[in-house]
Amino acid sequence: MSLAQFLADLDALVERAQTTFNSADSAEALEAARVEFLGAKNGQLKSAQQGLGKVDKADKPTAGKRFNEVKGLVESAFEAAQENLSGAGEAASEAFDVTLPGKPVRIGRLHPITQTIREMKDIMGRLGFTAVEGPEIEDDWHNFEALNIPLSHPARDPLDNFYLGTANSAAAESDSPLLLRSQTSTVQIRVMENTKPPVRIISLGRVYRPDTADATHYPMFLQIEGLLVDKGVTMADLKSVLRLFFVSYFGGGEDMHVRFRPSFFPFTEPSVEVDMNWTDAAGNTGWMEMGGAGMVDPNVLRAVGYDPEEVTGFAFGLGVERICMRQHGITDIRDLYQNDVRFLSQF
Ligand code: FA5
Repeated sequence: MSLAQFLADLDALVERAQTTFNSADSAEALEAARVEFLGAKNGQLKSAQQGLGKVDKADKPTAGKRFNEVKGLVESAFEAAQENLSGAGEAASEAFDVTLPGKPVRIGRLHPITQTIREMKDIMGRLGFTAVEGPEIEDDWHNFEALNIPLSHPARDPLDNFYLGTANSAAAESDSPLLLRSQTSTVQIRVMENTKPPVRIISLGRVYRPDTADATHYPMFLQIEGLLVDKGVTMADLKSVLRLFFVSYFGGGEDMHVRFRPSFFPFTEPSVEVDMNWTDAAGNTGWMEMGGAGMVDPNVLRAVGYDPEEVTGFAFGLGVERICMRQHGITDIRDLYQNDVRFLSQF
């Protein structure tokens, strides 16, 4: 084949390729055009390359150079057509109907328990109580001993606590086992050990008990602990603070009733159980225990190095879930822990 013929064929090929690529109006048409010109097996470019072998040896360098140029031109014509086509696609998808209603955005919200915790901290903060935290894994001293709960006390029963096993069974049976704290009263001890009176704190956190889950019990729940130690603190202060807390939290309407019922805790003397009126799932009304409270036992004050002749104090521990439940009319504590968005989105 003469050089002139070869070069003329190449020029014609470029023109055909450009026209074909430019007129492809869909991805499928463009792909067909690509196979026709750039296809590795039977593409027109491939055939032209084979024609190169028939050109005179002396003309091969010129013919080869031009072939490479043409190959580049065809490839860029394809790429340009491809870009045009996808640009047109974008433009088409951008042209949407602005008058259509938008997709609703689901806005998250705080879990009702989190809302309760924040509200409690807020109310008690205004009453001058500082929020502090304590560890959820506790030792025998803070969970029992310093709280005046002696070794023989049934509250230490393994059936009532989550003791932590250790690899060393001798350590597990030792006098100082570790456990998931069963009450936030542990924080009273931790604070008093490190602070001189006056003390005015609350502590909110998780506690653990092997209780069977029912409508008002859960094996993991939250307590809010309050502690005030100062000169001349009396039971009247305890009752006033708790009443003020309940009135602030629940709004103190006529339907709100609080009852202080004599009780016993090893770490308070005298002790009370704090009840509120309650309506259960069946619509029955009655009393529900919200927490325990009392005057800090002199033995506890002595255990942390305070002088019970000089200072007195009150403490309380309330169930956070029950307060949240009463506020919202929730009748089953398990609803709070099932993470069902249909339930949670109501609060
Ligand atoms: C205590 O835990 C005492 N530490 C409270 C206290 C603090 C007394 C300071 C005196 C001074 P009690 O075991 O009664 O007390 O628990 C307190 C509250 O926690 C209960 O009234 C209840 O509201 C809540 N509660 C107890 N067990 C569960 C449970 N399994 N699930 C949900 N809430 C619970």
